[in-house]
Amino acid sequence: STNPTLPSGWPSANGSQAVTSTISVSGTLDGGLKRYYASGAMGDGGQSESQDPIFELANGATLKNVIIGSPGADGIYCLGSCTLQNVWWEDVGEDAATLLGSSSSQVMTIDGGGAKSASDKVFQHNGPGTMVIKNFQVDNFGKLYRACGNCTNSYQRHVQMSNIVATYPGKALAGINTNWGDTARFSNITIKNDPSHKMIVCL
Ligand code: ADA
Ligand code: CA
Ligand code: CA
Ligand code: CA
Repeated sequence: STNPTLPSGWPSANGSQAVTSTISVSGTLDGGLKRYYASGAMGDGGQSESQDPIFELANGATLKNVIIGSPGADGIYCLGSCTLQNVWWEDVGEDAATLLGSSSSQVMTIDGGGAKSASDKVFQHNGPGTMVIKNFQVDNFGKLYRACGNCTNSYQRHVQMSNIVATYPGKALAGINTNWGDTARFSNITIKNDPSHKMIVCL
């Protein structure tokens, strides 16, 4: 069964665009459900940490109605507060999106959309602040969220997940550093295809 609180499933793409250098977004970019994928020297979507993001969002930016295709390179960066609305990753690259920035009050909101085939992390939280993930589906992944475990700072990081459908295989919904004061809150989480209860909610 599917969670009735989630919007409908995977969209079909409205055309495709090869991206050869990072697209900077300030204000709002509505992709109209176009598929964007990395090309050239951006990165192959494997686990190398030296890949470029396909989109980089300025503080206050919104990216919506976008499909990130394969290769996904290093996904999407947010340099401060930002919103990703109805963004879909067909084959997560090194990771899907990263919150950078330096303000403890910044909030990255992921509302709607989904991600598939993440060898390791989906959402990576390196700066301080809060990541809100809601109305989201994830399928075949390592961790849906990871608060950076080895960044040179020791920021407090917070995550709030609600209305999530996570389909096994998947290792964990969240990995946090309680020694740095990180917190994770969960509501209305549905885990599918995991009869042996192997998926961990928070580690
Ligand atoms: C790994 C790495 C971190 C950071 C992160 C990322 O987790 O250990 O230092 O680089 O990837 O931002 O992708
Ligand atoms: Ca990484
Ligand atoms: Ca992948
Ligand atoms: Ca990364």
